[in-house]
Amino acid sequence: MNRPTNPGRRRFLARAVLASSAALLAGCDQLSRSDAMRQLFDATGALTQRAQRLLASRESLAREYTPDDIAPTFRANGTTNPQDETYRRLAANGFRDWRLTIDGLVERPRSFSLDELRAMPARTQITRHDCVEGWSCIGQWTGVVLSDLLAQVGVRDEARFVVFHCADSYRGTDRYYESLDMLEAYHPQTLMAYGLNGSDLPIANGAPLRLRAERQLGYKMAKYVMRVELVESFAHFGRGRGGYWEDRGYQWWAGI
Ligand SMILES: Nc1nc2c(c(=O)[nH]1)N[C@H]1C(S)=C(S)[C@@H](COP(=O)(O)O)O[C@H]1N2
Ligand SMILES: [Mo]
Repeated sequence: MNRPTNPGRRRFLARAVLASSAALLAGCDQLSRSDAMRQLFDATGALTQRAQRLLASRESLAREYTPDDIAPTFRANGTTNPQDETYRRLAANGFRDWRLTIDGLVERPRSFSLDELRAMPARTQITRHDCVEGWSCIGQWTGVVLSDLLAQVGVRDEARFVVFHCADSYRGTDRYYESLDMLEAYHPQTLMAYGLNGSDLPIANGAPLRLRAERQLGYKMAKYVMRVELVESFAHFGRGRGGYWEDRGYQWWAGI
């Protein structure tokens, strides 16, 4: 595919690709879904390797569904009603005292109340959740794009992973946690979700805030998130494999 292109056309292509990725980051569903860009590239017949790579990463957005596809009740799995003392206290008060802490390798560590998160630009997406146990469920998620939150605290160059610390100890054993690399963390569909199907996130599904990493299997999507920590390595968390289920043999990379 490496045909010689004249500089004018190359500049045009570069601008077109930048425009499409900017629209994508802004959460523009229409454009991210349309085939207009691809047709444009086909027509010019000058798809450079660079443009191809950008298109490939655009296409690795998880599929989004229509409201008709939403399951009447979103199935819950794993912890569905945390009994942990701190969580019970926060839940009893409607999460008014709950705060999300973001710290670790960031310039400006801080915490956010639920109202502060709700006041930020929101993204809503209808996606399919796939659990390794062999079931899937389609739901509509609303939340803050994780990359927007990370921009507020300023990620330091040494950060390589984001660790999500949860409020629950699954089956009364170790505290649930998970981790993503920076590419998944900055993905435009990676959300810290506080809404499901147009309502507040139910406790069964991770209230008040849970991770949605739509290109990953269900166990990556930490529920009851209390703290987001930027780290260089996750070797010193749990048993060192990057997540509650990873510590029990599941793959850390759970891409689908
Ligand atoms: N904190 C926490 N997060 C969790 C779990 C859990 O037990 N605790 N279970 C995981 C698994 S295996 C799945 S499939 C999904 C289930 O999400 P749901 O209850 O909304 O269906 O949450 C994931 N995140
Ligand atoms: Mo799961």
